[in-house]
Amino acid sequence: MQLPAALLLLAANLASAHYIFPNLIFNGATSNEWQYVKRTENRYSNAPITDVNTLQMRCYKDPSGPVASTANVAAGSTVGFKVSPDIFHPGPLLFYLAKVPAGKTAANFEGDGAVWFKIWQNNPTITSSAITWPSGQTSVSVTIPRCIPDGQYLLRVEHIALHSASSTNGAQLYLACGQINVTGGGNKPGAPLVSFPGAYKASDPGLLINIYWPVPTTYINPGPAVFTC
Ligand SMILES: *[C@@H]1O[C@H](CO)[C@@H](O)[C@H](O)[C@H]1NC(C)=O
Ligand SMILES: [Cu+2]
Repeated sequence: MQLPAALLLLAANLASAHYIFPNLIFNGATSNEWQYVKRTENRYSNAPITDVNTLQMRCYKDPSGPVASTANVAAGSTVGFKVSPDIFHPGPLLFYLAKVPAGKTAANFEGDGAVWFKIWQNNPTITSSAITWPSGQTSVSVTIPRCIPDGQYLLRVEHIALHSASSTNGAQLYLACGQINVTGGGNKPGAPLVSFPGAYKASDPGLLINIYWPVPTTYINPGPAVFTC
């Protein structure tokens, strides 16, 4: 079957309007694709998750993906993800950590249970004419809290695209999990802990929202409060 050129172009544009997080950036260097990040199901399509009640909300892991390595990083250091191609849509960026339970490794832990705590999120700029978030980033990063206990963690990056979020399940979630081994940390465990799925509801005001009209006067990120040391 031959697809009309216009349709092929449209398909290419749709995929390029989406994005993935295949490379972990740590110790100042960008690693290979899926070397330290659990390979995600959308690695070719770049497609988002739209149902926040699915198990994909943990790490969007491709069950047939390779086993990723675990990166040694210091507490207090900056760890990031390369965005492929870039953050195209409007919406917030959030980072979560999950401490790997005893008996598991970052490589074989899927992020199940109430293990996730939020370590960072950004807030929009709101004027009378528009609500906007930073966009176009080709990499994103976060500081690993200094106070968390040493050990293996999953670092979950999440970008929530809100351009179609005025109807239920219209928000698009793009996410991935890096595998890290934190050293030089402290003794304050992350909190509060939430589960994925579970932490978000389709009706959350940060997920079901018309960002265009009327222009929102506030924005509430979904999920728990940000953990602080
Ligand atoms: C994590 O770091 C500690 C301290 O450097 C080290 O002993 C341990 O082997 C590391 N674990 C992994 C999985 O790299
Ligand atoms: Cu898109």
